[in-house]
Amino acid sequence: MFPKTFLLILFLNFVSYSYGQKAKKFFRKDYTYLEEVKSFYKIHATPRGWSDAKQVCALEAATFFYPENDEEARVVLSFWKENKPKIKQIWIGISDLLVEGVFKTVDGRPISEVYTNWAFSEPNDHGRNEDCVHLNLDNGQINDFICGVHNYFICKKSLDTLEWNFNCDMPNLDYTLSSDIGKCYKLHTTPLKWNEAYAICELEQSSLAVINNKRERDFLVKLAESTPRPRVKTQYQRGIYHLGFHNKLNQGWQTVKGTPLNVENDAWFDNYEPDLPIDHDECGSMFYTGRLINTDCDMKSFYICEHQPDHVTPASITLSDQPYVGGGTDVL
Ligand code: MFU
Ligand code: CA
Ligand code: CA
Repeated sequence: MFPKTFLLILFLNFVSYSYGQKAKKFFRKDYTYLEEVKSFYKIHATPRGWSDAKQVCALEAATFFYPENDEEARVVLSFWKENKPKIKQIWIGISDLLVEGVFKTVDGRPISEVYTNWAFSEPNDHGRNEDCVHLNLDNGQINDFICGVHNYFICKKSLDTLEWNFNCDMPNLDYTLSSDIGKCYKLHTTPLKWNEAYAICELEQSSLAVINNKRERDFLVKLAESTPRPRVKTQYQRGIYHLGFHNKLNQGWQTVKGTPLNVENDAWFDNYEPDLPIDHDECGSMFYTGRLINTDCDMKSFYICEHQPDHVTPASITLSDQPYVGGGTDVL
């Protein structure tokens, strides 16, 4: 009996929080809510290939925009013209990448269910090389085109599908709050170069995690332990996680927040290995034991993003915190 009641309370909590968030009509600072179509939109003014555009929207906890119908096409086209009047076309989230000739939305719906305002004699798979759909912003017509071409695009979140990670005060549900530390974390298991990881965290309204004290280090070690580390001889799989510090500017080691990191004196960085060729290893990572290491910026590795929830006062740095004085024994 008790567990059921408990689950029900949890469920009601979740529903009411989601409901509360919907009433607020807030998704992310960088999205604009359009009441006519009850959805949030963001114009991406960095041109990208179609697949990258799709990934960017997913990381923003949104979807790659395509018009649901004529009404939405009209509203979004005029929103675009108010903001970026000079751009003539954008990618939309429709392609026949999976099966030639069968156009589907990024969420798997047939194009016939949504918006089919093809330009005259389109789609034509010109040069047998056109699998992605762009929208002509002047006339609202669509055309299949070469996926690799870089175009602007829009990401969308409908109010209907708005969910809320109330612990972390963000829409991304895969971030976990450490109430002890007062920050939310996500460990990414698609290995990336440090720069790429940095950019991905940014899209998730986060940044590469920074260890300020022993508690944070212990938490990240536990987080690393909870993810599989296959025994294959590539570096990332041997338990290296990119974190938010670097010496990329050759101004000494610093955190991504711009605070300095004193290699000699800072207790929590005392395991830094000075013998590694510093010119090429200017990115900061953590070994799975919690030891901080410098790594080759081009090495693909797991990485950890952190997000500071707005409503949580950072509890992480208190006087009782012991400085981190060592990372244990490492066996590579
Ligand atoms: C049309 C379009 C193609 C491309 C080409 C230049 O094909 O269908 O997508 O824009 O013109 C003849
Ligand atoms: Ca095609
Ligand atoms: Ca075409």
